[in-house]
Amino acid sequence: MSLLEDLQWRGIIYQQTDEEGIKEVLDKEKISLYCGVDPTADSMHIGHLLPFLTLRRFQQEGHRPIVLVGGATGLIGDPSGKKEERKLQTLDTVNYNVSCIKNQLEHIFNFEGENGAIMVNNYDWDGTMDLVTFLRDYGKYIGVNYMLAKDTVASRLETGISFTEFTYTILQAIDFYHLYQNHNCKMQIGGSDQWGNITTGLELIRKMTSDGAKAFGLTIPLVTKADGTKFGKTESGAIWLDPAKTSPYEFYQFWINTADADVIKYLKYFTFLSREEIEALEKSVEEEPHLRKAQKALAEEMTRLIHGDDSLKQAIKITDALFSGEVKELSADEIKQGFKDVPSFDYNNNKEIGLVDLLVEAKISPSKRQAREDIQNGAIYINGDRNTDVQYMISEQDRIEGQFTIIRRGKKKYFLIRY
Ligand code: 629
Repeated sequence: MSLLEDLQWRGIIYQQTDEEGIKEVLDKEKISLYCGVDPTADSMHIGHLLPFLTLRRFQQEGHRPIVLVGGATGLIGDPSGKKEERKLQTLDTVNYNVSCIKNQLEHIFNFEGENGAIMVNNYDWDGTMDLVTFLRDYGKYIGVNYMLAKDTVASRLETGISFTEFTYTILQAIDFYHLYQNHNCKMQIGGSDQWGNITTGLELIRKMTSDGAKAFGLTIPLVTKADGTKFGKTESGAIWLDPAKTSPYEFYQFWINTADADVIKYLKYFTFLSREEIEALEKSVEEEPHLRKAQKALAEEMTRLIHGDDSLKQAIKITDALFSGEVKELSADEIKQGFKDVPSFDYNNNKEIGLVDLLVEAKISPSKRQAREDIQNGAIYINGDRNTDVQYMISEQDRIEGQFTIIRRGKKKYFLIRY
């Protein structure tokens, strides 16, 4: 199966500027192609992943990925898909975000070898260009009528759009032209919201080169969920790639909670599993959905890809411990990840405390009477072990790494005591 056939099978292709032309060029040569991201935050989230993972599929087939971080465009703000004008970020924030995002991208691509990835920052050319050059050398080629017709701009004419954001598409076009000239970059890929910016780039390349320039654009569908809610968001917000914002355990949990109706699509989009492997998992979803083999495979592949093998093992360990109740073997770090959303109580005291008193103070049981009853009924577990002693004193030895005691009431209700 050719790369394009594979992408087609995975459902990764949304629009192509010249389907025949793209097929022809990919059949006969290895190309350089790029995808960009703006440093709007200090981390990417899973909504950014698909275009970059697609770039990686190209790299696996011998093409060279160029990864662009928008140190300049991030200072302007892409109006694509945005209903409102953005707030400008400071130079310091953007610079900091650039370094964070570069670091993340460095982990997704291989920068070595014949078709090693290249990382660029458009601040290096856009950021140093003087106004007269911008207007004379580039602005002259892009008609205002052409720009007004773009979805991004047209949809904002009612609510308003600043000249700053209006101009954004020209900057991205200059990037494409710059990479075309300096790196022989023949294609830009991006999410479907980037179609307008990508085609402006092609327009600029066509007008500025006389050599019958052939460059292409390809967009990737918006990731959707069968139930109509937004992909990549949970109650606690976005799913970030930065483990300090979304722990590898939460990341793993996000994927493992994928609905049956979505899981095969996501395996195709996001993982590098083969067609045979994915088709086997598809069968499993149909015939034995309760085993959740496809979800497990998705969660494993994604967590390994973004956080590495050790973090994956940890995420599985935490998941298993929470499921079985065997939480004793968890490290303090694992407890932090696994019990982030669990009610907690800070016990800032070095003294021992009676279990009954603790249950009441930490609001685990509503009254002393209820607390005693809970203990006698065998509903209370300390660090995974049932404790039926109403006289029990919680002491140093009940603290995991001196930091936590995990209390469980009943089958599933966890509480965390922090010291
Ligand atoms: C200069 C800047 C370029 C090429 C691209 C860019 C960034 C682009 C953009 N992209 C989105 C972002 O940064 O704004 N103008 O958040 C985001 N992208 C990934 C996908 C996207 C897109 O990074 O393309 O569609 C989300 O899936 O919104 O020369």
